Amino acid sequence: MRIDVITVFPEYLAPLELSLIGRARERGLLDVRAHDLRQWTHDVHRTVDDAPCGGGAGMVMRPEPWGEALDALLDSGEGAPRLLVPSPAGRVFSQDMAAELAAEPWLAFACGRYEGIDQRVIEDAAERMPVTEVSLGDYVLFGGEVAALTIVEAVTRLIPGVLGNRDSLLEESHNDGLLEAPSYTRPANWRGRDVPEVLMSGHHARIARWRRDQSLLRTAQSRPDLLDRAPADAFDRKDRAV
Ligand code: 6GU
Repeated sequence: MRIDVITVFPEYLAPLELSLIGRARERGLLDVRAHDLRQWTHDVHRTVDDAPCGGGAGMVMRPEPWGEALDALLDSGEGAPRLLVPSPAGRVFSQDMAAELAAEPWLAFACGRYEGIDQRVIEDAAERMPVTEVSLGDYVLFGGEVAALTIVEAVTRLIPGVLGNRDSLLEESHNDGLLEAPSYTRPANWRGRDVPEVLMSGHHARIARWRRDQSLLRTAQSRPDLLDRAPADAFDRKDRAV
């Protein structure tokens, strides 16, 4: 998968060199390119923002550098990327969206700062490529870079070959709409606390039932909204006894 990130702070993307994302890049599973938006400015001050039309606080990103940046992107490869525009006004990112994006051959992020990007950039881009405005949740960040990092990480781990053990994807939180059961490792007793006995029993059916119950309890406690949204057939008779 190819991923381009356009930003005024390409240094913000430095963590993409590290750990499993760095490994995926080395192995050729991922091709990440960060671009400094200011290379598409033409004035001595390399201006990317201006006051909002209609007044108000903060600054808005001017359309011209963005237009040129997206033109350059289209000229740099086959076809068009799917463009993601991080914004607190976007569609809320989820594991389902991560799975949808993991199937794309080419993603691009337009990371805005300040009060965002002139909306005409998004309208113009949408005539040439699929565009999705995407939010991490109901809070406000300084800019889209951290959102791009988050989305790249969530998507990369779903690319076939990036994770060794595919089962860990199936068993994790949010895969079946529930939170995952808590995990334990050795020692069996630590600071007077035992690992739950069932996990040491070697009884696979009992362990699976215990994990399912913990999943349901945890979800009810931390994220009751997830249970409300689950389809009725997501639960069987044994679940209902929890
Ligand atoms: Cl994607 N961008 C910004 N600036 N703030 C956010 C966000 C994105 N998601 C939540 N808050």
